[in-house]
Amino acid sequence: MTRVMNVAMIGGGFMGKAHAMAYASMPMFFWPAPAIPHRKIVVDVTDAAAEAARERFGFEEASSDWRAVVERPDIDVVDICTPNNVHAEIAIAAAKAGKHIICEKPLARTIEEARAMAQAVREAGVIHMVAFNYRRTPAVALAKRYIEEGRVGRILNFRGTYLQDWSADPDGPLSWRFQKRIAGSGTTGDIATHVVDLAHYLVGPIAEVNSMVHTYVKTRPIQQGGVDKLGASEKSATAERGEVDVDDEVISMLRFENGAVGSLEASRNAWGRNNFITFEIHGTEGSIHFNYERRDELQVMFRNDPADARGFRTIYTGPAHPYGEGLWPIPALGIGYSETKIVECRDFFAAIAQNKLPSPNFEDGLRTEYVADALLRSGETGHWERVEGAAG
Ligand code: SOE
Repeated sequence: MTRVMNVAMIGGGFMGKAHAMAYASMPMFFWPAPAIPHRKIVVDVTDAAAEAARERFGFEEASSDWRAVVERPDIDVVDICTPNNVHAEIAIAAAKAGKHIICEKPLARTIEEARAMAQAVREAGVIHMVAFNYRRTPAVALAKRYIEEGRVGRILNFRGTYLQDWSADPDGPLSWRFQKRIAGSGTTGDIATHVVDLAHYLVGPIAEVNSMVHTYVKTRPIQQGGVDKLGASEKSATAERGEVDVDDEVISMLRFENGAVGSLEASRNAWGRNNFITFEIHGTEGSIHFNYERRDELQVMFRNDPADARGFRTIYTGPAHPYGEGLWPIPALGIGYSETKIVECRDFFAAIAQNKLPSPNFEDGLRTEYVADALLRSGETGHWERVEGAAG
């Protein structure tokens, strides 16, 4: 019999929706499943919000007291889907209570918090994961497979972007994502870290960065109501405005420990770009290009392709590719955000079943925080900055 594991999900917003869907559907895709995640209890800031999330996301119970919930002996997994300011506190309490933990990205607001979280899970011996889901897009995992098989040769260059436009409107509200005390940083922590995670996954550790960091919109209308609706929030040109103390854009050159070079660009103010996560990798034997807005596809060109067929060609991911055994039976039927979360959920529960740390875990999340910190430092000094702990 497949083991049933009780999940306590803290946070019933956008990420709660994505995780709840993954809990419900993971065993439908990946069977036999490593475990059946049981939606035991959902926590939100008020009893009413928690009850609404319970009803909507199919949990058995609701609560507004995460401290009591993480202590409960019947909880196996704590899932942190809150804004960044409470990640550390919840994760450390959950680790002390011996729970396995999946935490939304970025791991924390600061490297100090991330270090404390990594130490807590290490000492507790629990399984932990950071939800950088995009590396679980089949086309991205296929890129990784090609790299590991040596099909692109030695990597020379990585060019990564994450561009969105939901914060380009200066009258979009001052949600928690624009407040350092809650978010830690702006675009850097929120989305540049996704690119860093992909770079670490595909190329290896980043050693040094040289960046420019900009805040284009310095004040925003104070948010009415507690819910962050990203670009869909109501705009107001007349409401009282508050200060934005985080970054809107980061652009950086990168040096990797293995000698590869590269660049990263991330912005939430790029009109016309929605979830424009891209990378292009040039190696001594070929090139790979990925664009999340066309996520069923991987563009490849290998040096030994026939001379009369030179140029990028498109692979459509399907059963022959990573995660193909569980996803859809025909290439290009369509991979979505949910599928990345379902795969993430499968890999997390498989790690628990095998008692083997998955990746990215909190140590990987901490390394990403070191890069984020270096990006922000370099934005201030205008110089190359080393990533803490980097070799080479
Ligand atoms: C907003 O930029 C956001 O919701 C990020 O926080 C997520 O990590 C990303 O996947 C989608 O956009």
